Amino acid sequence: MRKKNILNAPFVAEMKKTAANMYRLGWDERNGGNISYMLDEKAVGEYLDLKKVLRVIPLMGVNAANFDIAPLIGKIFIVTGTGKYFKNVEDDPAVNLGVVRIVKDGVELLWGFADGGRPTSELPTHLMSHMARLGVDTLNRVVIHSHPTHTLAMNYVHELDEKKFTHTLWEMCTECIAVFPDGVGILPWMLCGTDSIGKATAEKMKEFRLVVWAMHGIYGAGRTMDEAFGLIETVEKAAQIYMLTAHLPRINTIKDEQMIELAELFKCDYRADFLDLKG
Ligand code: 2HA
Ligand code: ZN
Repeated sequence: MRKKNILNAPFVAEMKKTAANMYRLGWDERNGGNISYMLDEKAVGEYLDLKKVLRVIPLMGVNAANFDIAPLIGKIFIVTGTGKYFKNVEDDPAVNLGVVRIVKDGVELLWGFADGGRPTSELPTHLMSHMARLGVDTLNRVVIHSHPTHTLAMNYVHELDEKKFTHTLWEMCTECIAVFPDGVGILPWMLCGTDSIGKATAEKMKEFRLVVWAMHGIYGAGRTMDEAFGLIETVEKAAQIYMLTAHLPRINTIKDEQMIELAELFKCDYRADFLDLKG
């Protein structure tokens, strides 16, 4: 059967739109940030001959063979490329994106990276995060890494304690507790692009859909692009309000009882242990 044009595929459109939004929001300067999106093999098969492998690419990252990829073998992802700019994804998806299938020691390129490019250097972290999230939620599909401005700024002036950091974010917008009731995990500053940060991120991902990399950025995971993007967007909004107000006298705040009321109304399974800062 004749294949459809992949440039018209909904999953390519989602990648283009998300990268463009993130760039315009100022979260992904230069080559900052990366996205991976696990695709349905049948959907990809409408656009690509799945038997046609363009190149085999070893996993990027330091000591990248040092983790067990077995649960993802055969899975297909669309990913952003290493050194590629989010700014350019929309105009040239075939160079800046790739569709890859996971094999034992790397990935098979099925489409994209047309200039000889490779997947993001954070691919090991993304894959380990996918495995961790799939262990919690079999419907998880998307992992996004980004450098949102106010979230990063907040890293420099707020204690990097998961309970205190989450609580502050929950205080900044009424609906924060309903959007990320599971809170925000935090890793200390670590060298990026390595298996160590990948393993540490994945450990956090068993508990949180959001993981802050101190003084670097944030990871968000979800069932859809909207969910992963919306989580990061909501943290960033809350962090912006924090940064606009942290140096001013605080006259009003959202109280724990009010957060509980909202979480109960929306029937959210929230981290009750992240409330009550005095306790
Ligand atoms: O790929 O954001 O953490 C660029 C990055 C690395
Ligand atoms: Zn980064």
